[in-house]
Amino acid sequence: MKKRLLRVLSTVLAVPMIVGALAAPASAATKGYTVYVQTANVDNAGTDSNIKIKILGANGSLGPTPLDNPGVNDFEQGAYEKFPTISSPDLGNLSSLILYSDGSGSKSGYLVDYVKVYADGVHVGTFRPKANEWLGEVALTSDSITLVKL
Ligand SMILES: [Ca+2]
Ligand SMILES: [Ca+2]
Repeated sequence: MKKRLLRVLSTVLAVPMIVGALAAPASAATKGYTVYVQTANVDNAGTDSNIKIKILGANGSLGPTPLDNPGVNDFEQGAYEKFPTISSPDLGNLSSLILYSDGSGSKSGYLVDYVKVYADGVHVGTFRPKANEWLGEVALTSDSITLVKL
């Protein structure tokens, strides 16, 4: 009788433990990072180069991963664009971004004004180059610039 009660009790107690163990990996804080880019409204600021982004935070980094809206002429002068959300483990407090260019396309040089990042729809940082730094100005040559948090 006593043994049976213990068995029932241990089963009842084990269920929440198993549920907790199963739920733990899923709740290891995956976030959806959405990037918005404001291209400077300056002559030749736009580009047709392939642009990638790396997002750096206190708990890790994401990318480099392409910033691309399929079928859209991205990164044109003065444009403010939203890019497809990227799923990633929670990066923690964001510190900086790196933009990469392959220097492809005519007048490849690119001038970004600012980049805004949202995590699960919440604004988590606005980033700018330290100076008026152009990216990918040398044709077909890989280049990168760092953007710092405002
Ligand atoms: Ca250009
Ligand atoms: Ca373009």
